[in-house]
Amino acid sequence: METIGAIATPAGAGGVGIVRVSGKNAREIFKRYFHVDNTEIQPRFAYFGKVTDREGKDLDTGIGLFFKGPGSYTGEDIAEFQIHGAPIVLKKLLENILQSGLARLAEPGEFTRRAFLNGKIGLTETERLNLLLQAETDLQLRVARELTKGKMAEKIKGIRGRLLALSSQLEASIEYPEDDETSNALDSAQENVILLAEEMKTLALTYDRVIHWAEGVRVVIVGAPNAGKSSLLNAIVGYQRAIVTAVPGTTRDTVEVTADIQGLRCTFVDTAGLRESVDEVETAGISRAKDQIELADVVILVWDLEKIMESRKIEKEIGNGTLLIKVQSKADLIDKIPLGLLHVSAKTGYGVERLLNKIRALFDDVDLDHVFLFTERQKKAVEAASMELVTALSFLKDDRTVEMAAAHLGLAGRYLETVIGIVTTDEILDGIFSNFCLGK
Ligand SMILES: Nc1nc2c(ncn2[C@@H]2O[C@H](COP(=O)(O)OP(=O)(O)OP(=O)(O)O)[C@@H](O)[C@H]2O)c(=O)[nH]1
Ligand SMILES: [Mg+2]
Repeated sequence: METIGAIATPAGAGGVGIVRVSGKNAREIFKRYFHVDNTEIQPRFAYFGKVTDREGKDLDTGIGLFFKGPGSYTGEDIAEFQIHGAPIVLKKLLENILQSGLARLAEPGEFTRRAFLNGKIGLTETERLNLLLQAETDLQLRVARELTKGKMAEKIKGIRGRLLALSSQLEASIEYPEDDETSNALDSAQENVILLAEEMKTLALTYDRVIHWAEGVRVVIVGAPNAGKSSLLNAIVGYQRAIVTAVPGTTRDTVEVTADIQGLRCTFVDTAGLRESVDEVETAGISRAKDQIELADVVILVWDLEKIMESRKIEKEIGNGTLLIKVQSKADLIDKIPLGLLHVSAKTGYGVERLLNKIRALFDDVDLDHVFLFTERQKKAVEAASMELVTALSFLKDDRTVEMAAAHLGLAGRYLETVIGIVTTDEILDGIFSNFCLGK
């Protein structure tokens, strides 16, 4: 496999930045670009030395580390340069290494992909790692830390074992149709398949319980023009993020801000006021606002007492499946506020805390002991497995098609194997690792 290299620390300036390479040329790269007075370089020792370009001209000073495969993160030889975190220094070192032809630029997640391919890390562990790298709130961190711990693999292996046993019983009944034992197995097969299918459905649902905690929620603010949407967004995030004016139709493009609401990662989206408009730019904004309603987990409808008809019309456009919170804004100006609306004032801050509590309360605390799946990929594979069982069941209803039923049980087993990485395809791996950051 080719040697790969990347900057492993985030873009931007930092105290320290890391360039790392992995593959058979790592030792050669280490020798060429890192210079230390010391004698022979030993793996896993930290050396202080000089980093140079290809011509031997000084680039920086820093710490160099060499790891000998397989005792490394990727399982291959790794060279790591911890130098000053100025983007230009890191970029220059990486460019020099790549131009030497000794390595190519790594794809996102490629270091971890190699770790997986070399048996250093399990597939679900790589997915957990990705969740961890993207965590922004305490709760996301807890979800990433506590999920898996092997319990998911155990659960899947258990179900797969039962599937395989069932499938071999069916095969035996085809081969020895006269045998009492095998014909009994055939009788109970339907019942067992139904039980397994139900168990898988429940398993798939556990993902829905954790998704909001793992990935965060999208809260879209909609309403008639001038209702106070942008002011509300600003009050929620605590600074003047969106432009506010007394002119209806101020907001055109959507404005997004992410905030940590008691551990729940919320992306708040301010949108253009909804109305019929002849203005081309405003109409484009309104169309975006409507798209955002489709994407929302929660919609905050900012009610406008002066535009009740319009507000009612907007309410009707929000699908039943979306969680809706109706808010009467500008509460500081209004004496009597209708029932069923939450009162807030962006101006005084009144009611904002209550609104945030309400959003947070829409999402139950997650009981991590009863969650097994934590990515959509895993859920889809389990659902596909359970669909195979449904097909198997229909074939079991006729004695002549038992063989087909056994084949579909086998397919269901295959899908389960993809969840925990016993079976993988390039497509599965591409899907997982393309979400990773560069240099991981
Ligand atoms: N008194 C008072 N005025 C408010 C409040 N919220 C918004 N306003 C005023 O209402 C007007 C419209 O506010 P925006 O936040 O721009 O309303 P919007 O819904 O984003 O409007 P568009 O972007 O045009 O759709 C501005 O003049 C705000 O100062 C509030 O809580 N109290
Ligand atoms: Mg606005």
